[in-house]
Amino acid sequence: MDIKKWKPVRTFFTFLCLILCLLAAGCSNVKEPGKENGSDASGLVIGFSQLGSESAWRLGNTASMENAAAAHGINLVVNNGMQKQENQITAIRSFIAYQVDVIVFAPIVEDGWTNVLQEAKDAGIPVIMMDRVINVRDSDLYNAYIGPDHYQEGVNAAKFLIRKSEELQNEKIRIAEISGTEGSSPMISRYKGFHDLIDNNDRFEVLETISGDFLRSKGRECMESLLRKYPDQIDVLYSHNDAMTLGAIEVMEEHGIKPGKDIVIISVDGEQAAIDLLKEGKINCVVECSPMLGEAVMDLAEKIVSGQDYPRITRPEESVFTEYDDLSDLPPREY
Ligand code: GYE
Repeated sequence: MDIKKWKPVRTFFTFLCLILCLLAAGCSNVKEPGKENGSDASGLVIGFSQLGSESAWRLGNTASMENAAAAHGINLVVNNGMQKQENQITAIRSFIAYQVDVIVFAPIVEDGWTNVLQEAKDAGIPVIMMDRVINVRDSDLYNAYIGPDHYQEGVNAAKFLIRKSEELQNEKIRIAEISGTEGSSPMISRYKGFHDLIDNNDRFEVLETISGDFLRSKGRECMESLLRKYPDQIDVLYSHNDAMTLGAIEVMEEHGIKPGKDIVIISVDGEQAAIDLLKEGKINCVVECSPMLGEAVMDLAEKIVSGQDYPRITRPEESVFTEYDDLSDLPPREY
């Protein structure tokens, strides 16, 4: 058979097998290419291992991937890891078995990826790491990374606190920190970026750092526990994501505490609900972390597959929204 004719046939069968197999394995959102936006199918098959659906940020990120894939005519096979690394590893192995063109994954934690990435490399399948980063000695185990600078987000949170502290009268400023998933890169880097700026200043005291796993329900539990342990002592809450912040604010209000006034609140992500609370004065600062990475991922995948040069690291543009800014012109958020 003519090789040019064979390629689309092979792509079709690969995609068909992948759909059947991944549907059996619990994958969802298998989209037929070229059916949306009237786009032409590029025939590219991308296996996407998403880590879960724990926050509005994550849902926005999945939607951004799906929309961009549809616009590019790319077959995107999404597997939801449901917050478990072993599910992500299983999904990546099935993507390798079915020889997708590119694997994209958002690693839930930093460690434990070396073997499965070596398998992808041995199979000659390019890997794009998205959102979070991993900790492997051999950085050749992935081709490129697209995602925000989580260390800088921690620095941005601390910079706001330093500015805000100038108008606070307290001799000591006591901080409660609700952190993200243990062992995840945004948790580690948002912690480090923040602490690198404030730990050498005696005026700041972090009472406790407690993990809320990036979940609203756990943000509630953490705030309950913090208020029990440190009644009337918390001046500032630094929360590693908006979902946990929203849970913590509910608890404060149930205790008659005025969020944003009695306790200064610094959050990360920038989802619509948090921006609304910032405008209401219940949050003082929201450090933006953009989940809208889909378009950049699809561009990169096409470049890698067609043998063009591509950047090793791509960062989205991000900003910081604070109570000092005029937010009246801020367009509605997409997440
Ligand atoms: O901040 C949080 C999500 O990895 C940067 O994960 C992402 C984080 C984001 O659950 O809301």
